[in-house]
Amino acid sequence: MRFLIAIVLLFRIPLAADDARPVLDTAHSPKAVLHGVPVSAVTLGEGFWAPRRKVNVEVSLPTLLELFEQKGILDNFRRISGKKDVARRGPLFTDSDVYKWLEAIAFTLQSGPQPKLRAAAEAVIDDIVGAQEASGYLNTYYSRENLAERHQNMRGGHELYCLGHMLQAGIAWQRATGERKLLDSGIRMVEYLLRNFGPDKKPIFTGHPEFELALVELYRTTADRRYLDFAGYLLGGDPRNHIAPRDLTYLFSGRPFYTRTRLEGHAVRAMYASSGAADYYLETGDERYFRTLETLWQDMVRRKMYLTGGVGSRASGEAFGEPYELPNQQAYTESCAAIGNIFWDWRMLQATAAAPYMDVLERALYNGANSGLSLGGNLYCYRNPLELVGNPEDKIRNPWYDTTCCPPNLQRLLGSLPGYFYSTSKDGLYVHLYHNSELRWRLEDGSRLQVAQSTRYPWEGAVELRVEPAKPREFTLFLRIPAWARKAEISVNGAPVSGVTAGAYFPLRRTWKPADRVLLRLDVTPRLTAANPRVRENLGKVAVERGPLVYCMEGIDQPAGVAMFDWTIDAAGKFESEWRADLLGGIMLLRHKGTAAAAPSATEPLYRLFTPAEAGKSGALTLIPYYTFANREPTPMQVWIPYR
Ligand code: FUB
Ligand code: ZN
Repeated sequence: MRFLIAIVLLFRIPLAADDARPVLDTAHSPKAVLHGVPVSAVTLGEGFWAPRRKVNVEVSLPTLLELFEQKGILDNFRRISGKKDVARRGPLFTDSDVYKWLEAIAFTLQSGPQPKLRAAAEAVIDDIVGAQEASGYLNTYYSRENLAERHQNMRGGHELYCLGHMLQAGIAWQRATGERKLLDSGIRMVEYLLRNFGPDKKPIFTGHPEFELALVELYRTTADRRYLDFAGYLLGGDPRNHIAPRDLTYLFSGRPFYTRTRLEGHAVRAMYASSGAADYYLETGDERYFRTLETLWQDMVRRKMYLTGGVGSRASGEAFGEPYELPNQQAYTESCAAIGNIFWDWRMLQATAAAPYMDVLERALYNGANSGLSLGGNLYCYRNPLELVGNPEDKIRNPWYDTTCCPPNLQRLLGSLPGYFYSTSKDGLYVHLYHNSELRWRLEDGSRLQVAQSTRYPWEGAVELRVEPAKPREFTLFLRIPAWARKAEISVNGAPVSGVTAGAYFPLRRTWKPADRVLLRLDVTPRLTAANPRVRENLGKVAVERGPLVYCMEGIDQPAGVAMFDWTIDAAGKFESEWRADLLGGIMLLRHKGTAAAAPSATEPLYRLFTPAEAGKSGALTLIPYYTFANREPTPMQVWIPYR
């Protein structure tokens, strides 16, 4: 009997609620090569992500709830249900922020019970559902005094955007707890829309894409084909909508998605639209979508993405710029856009199992999205620039924004993170990310499998994987070898494997037996990265990377007496890694002997006859991982550094 219990515990498959369903449930998607693993199947141990996820649960989620209360965001629901007699507060899309926060808690619950958070979330769900009209309509802005605006402002109205977030939260909540209250409420609003809008009814479009991807996941959840068809209708664009071409470009909606040839306009909208289109392709196999998605993705990674995985260079319109328009100080790079990049990459990966998608996902995850949350968990970046002057008034991290879309987006990403580590395919198991962790799941033939990872990744490049099938089984273990790895080695039970190349999944096919061990060694020696010369701002500069992490210099760490922007890197010099448990939550910092350009005197003219620059004095420079920038006092920062 004891033996039986031990076996059950050892190969526990999460059965409670519906939490056997992954973040993106492609189990039955005809075009999905890969199938996700639920958040609950992966337990992350100590290491890089542990403090980030801990702070999310202990600080970020509770403090955002307090702020929602202070700012009247929850009262917006209570006033509609008659529970409170107060004025509506905040921009017209505040409902969506509450939904994202709920989705974050739902993911968090899939990693273990959080009774206080769960109780708080249940009370919020009651408030939300209490605000729903008998017709199914639910949006706190387009009610009462703003009733006349309902369905009138498709461009900027965010009605469908809010509903998209509501559906995602409802789905995640149902998967985490088995409770359908929020999901059913969202479905009632969808049904209201289907009764009133569509190809044979009144025309509609999303304005801010988001509803599309939620509708596809709703289809995956309910198997109701109408939801998928409605997503197709929205992505296809209803010609009756009469939208100005400029709006079509900027909003990334309203015209057939598959006619697009480049990324343009509002970055978050473009990322969400592309994610929705990828979802639609996964279900329908409509190749027009896939061709477009590939074109757009290449446009992003070849011409429009920052080294951090952030996208959207222009503050004006929160938009993409021209190709290679990637300013550092002015970079807009909204946290939500980096997160949208991750969502899109993940969908492309499910469709192709191609490693470049995961390389970009990892880049955005560790850098451009990760930077969005402060180490203390209570401050957020809306913008994630690659250079800062360091003026105290440039408050780059704040507890709250009137448009507070980024904080709960970061929270839901961190909550769902275990769900991005593995996928299954008909051939075996894909390992996408590395971290101390345990997977308890199954292969697609139904046989149970555990994988334990031991590693100090990303600080160190060695990862040991203990593969524990319930019984010996032949399958392929696909190990991701990141494109950045200049050297990578694999051994299985001590025997080296040949032919390992970076930027691909390395297939290890064999009959795996309990306690088989795989050792992966990735070279994380610091490296210098150059930008395409068409990125004018980075001419004469390099960035420093180590493993998946982009590094930066902060003025506060550099020798006194020289302005940070006067330091140059010695391109042939060394970067020594030094583990500092006491700094910035524990980081590997980099030490480098740089050279200061001769500092100009106060009377130096703005322009003068060119003479080659004279070298100034040398000094010990320090670099820190980009995601930790601006976590101390205000200080200048740069990712791209001039070199000699
Ligand atoms: O419009 C809703 C959200 O606010 C967008 O996704 C962000 O870019 C910000 O504008
Ligand atoms: Zn945002």
